[in-house]
Amino acid sequence: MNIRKTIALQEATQMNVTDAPFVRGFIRLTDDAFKKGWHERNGGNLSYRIRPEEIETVRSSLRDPAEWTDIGLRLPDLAGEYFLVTGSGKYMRNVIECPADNIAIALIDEAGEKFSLVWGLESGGRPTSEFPTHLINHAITAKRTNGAHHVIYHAHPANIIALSFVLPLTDRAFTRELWGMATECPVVFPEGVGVVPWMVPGGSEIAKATGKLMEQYNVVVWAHHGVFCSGADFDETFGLMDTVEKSAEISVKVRSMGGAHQGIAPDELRHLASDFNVTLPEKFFR
Ligand code: 2HA
Ligand code: ZN
Repeated sequence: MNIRKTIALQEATQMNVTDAPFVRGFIRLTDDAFKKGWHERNGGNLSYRIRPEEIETVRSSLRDPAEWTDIGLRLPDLAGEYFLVTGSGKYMRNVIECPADNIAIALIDEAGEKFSLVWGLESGGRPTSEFPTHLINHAITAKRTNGAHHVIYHAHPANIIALSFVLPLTDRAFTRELWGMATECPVVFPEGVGVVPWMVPGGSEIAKATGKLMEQYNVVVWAHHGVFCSGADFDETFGLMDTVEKSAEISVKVRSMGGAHQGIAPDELRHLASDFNVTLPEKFFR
């Protein structure tokens, strides 16, 4: 193909960032999630690991990386990757109104230690304060799923937070409670859920604690704060958060009615797992 034709083809495939399907999917999640009541004020944040072929479709809208900011972690597996991420202090509900002011595309440097904004946050700002946790979770879940996972999502759903005031803050207690409150749960998150005790949010310490649990789980509860979820796409990740919160809501209702009088027995959970071809770790039954 001659050079003129190549350039014409590149130009033809370029689109506005906000028209790109991955950006539209991102925006849809932020809007749905706000309407769920999970994002008071600037609560919660979202990030997406952009595929090389997706970033090419918006290449002509990106600025050259100018300033570089320390991540506070060394994540060489993410070198050269692009992420779409919500802005620090930005409100989830405003993303749909003005994406370019509320979200950004960040490029990770070749050492995996710094990032630079190449699109968005046009009125100024930086990525979410939880960017270190998002990035470490991306690095870990991408490795664990052979690159399948692209979405990390943090929300503040009230019922799961409420449970963190009454359940023991252990992976086992939360996993068994959530599995036991809705039959779909063991099928949707058979690996269980992890729990991080209360910690100061927004830095590399809570990022490392969360990352360690993401080596096993797609769901990590932050006690008295919220939840982190990982998934392959926006539907799966939002659906996972929704399933966890729905189960937590049932638990809160059951406890508010005086507590359960019956439930799903361990052997029934094992039977479900075998019929649905999932493995439930025995550590949660001991
Ligand atoms: O973005 O949710 O954890 C605000 C938060 C911090
Ligand atoms: Zn939060």
